[in-house]
Amino acid sequence: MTELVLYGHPDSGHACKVALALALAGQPHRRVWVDIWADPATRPADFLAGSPFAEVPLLRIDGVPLVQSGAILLELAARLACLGGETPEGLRRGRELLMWEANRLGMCLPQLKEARRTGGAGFPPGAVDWLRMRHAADCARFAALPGDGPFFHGAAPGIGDCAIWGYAQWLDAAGVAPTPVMQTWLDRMRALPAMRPPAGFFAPGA
Ligand SMILES: N[C@@H](CCC(=O)N[C@@H](CS)C(=O)NCC(=O)O)C(=O)O
Repeated sequence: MTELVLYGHPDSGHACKVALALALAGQPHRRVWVDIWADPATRPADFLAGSPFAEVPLLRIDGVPLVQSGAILLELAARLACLGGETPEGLRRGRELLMWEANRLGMCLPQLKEARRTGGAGFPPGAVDWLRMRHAADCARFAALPGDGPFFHGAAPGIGDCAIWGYAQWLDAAGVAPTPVMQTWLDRMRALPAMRPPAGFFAPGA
């Protein structure tokens, strides 16, 4: 029996991507809350031993540590033959979506969210405008991404949907508005029975 332990925090869209994937796959696992706002040195020793940058998400599969949310999603899809990993085409689609997300949405939205949280502190002049400009280009591209199905992977959500959900769930917090295409997809994602708010995935004390 494979033992899965996911370390994360509700403020981490990267951790939410993996938590959502495990929930959608119906894969039994344990979740451990790690305080990402605390001094990294104070985080649990077993977490630090597996996460070289002291970052969440960390997934341990039978004790073996896996880091980087996109790499974890690909590993889950391939190993469990789920969420696109059932076919070579689904896996290819997942890889393409993950690369796009990491380079585009996942580069801008976490920073825009952080800029809102800090009131712009720590961001050089012009940085937020530049991020917003990049995000506007991403919104246009987002409309070209869906295929024929209601999800990026077709009839059912896959790892690409999980990756894009990670930070697209927080457009408000990032100070940007959803396009109509985004809103339709976000509504579908929110309606999934496995979906949880971030604090539903990671609660202190877990
Ligand atoms: N590229 C990584 C990013 C992970 C990351 O940035 N994690 C943040 C939370 S979203 C973190 O753990 N920050 C705590 C810290 O750096 O001390 C991934 O995709 O997993």
